[in-house]
Amino acid sequence: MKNYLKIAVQKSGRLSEDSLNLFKECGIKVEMGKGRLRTVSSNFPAEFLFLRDDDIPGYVEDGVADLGIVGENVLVESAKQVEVVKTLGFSKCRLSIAVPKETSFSLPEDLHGKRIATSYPRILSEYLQKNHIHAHIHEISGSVEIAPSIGLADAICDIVSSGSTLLSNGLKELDSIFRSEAVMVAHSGLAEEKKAILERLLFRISSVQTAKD
Ligand code: PRT
Ligand code: ZN
Repeated sequence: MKNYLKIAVQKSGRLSEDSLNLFKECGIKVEMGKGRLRTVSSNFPAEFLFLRDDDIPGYVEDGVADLGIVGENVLVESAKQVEVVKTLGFSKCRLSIAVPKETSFSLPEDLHGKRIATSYPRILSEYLQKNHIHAHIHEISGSVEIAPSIGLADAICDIVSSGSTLLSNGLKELDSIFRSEAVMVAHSGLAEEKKAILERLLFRISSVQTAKD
């Protein structure tokens, strides 16, 4: 099997189920063996690689994978050079700045001179620059929501979907700075044969999306 697409999908997490469902709805078989990190489809020229979502933009940029499914938040933060070939409409969320409920901050300008904890320093710093806010970005990799209550930061910038995690950590949203959904990305220098397979795949995805509208 020479000409086939290597497609990177999240191994387990909030993107996994909808990503696999998408291929299923397109009539593409993805047999996942227990603990297996790659599998070849039996009815479409594709091999699936199961990875951490954070690694997907880099693998697609390098061409280790031809295609990948990832959240726009992770994609933009990664700053990797890949082509977005389809927006997929699932895993919708937003990146928001939040502050402790009892603080008097209510405007973005109130963040001047404050410390903001986040796992998204790039997207946050772009927002701060655009709004002429001088604040300190404190990069942490997880459990961002507890940062204010342990005295690590005055505010946070993190992913929100229902808002219940903010609420249960005594935080309120100050501003929503980025909207995200799952997207399909492609390596920018795909060979013609691979492009042709990608076209077939995109056609099937469009048909599935139209049927749902
Ligand atoms: O292990 P791996 O690195 O692959 O996965 P991960 O743990 O980094 O990511 P994962 O599976 O949690 O999320 C994958 C992608 O799903 C994210 O990059 C977003 O694009 C998207 N997504 C959609 C979300 C959420 N909704 C979401 N709610 N990602 C994270 N959350 C978090 C949020 O940060 C909060 O802490 O879920 C918590 C609950 O959110 P609320 O507001 O509903 O309470
Ligand atoms: Zn991740």
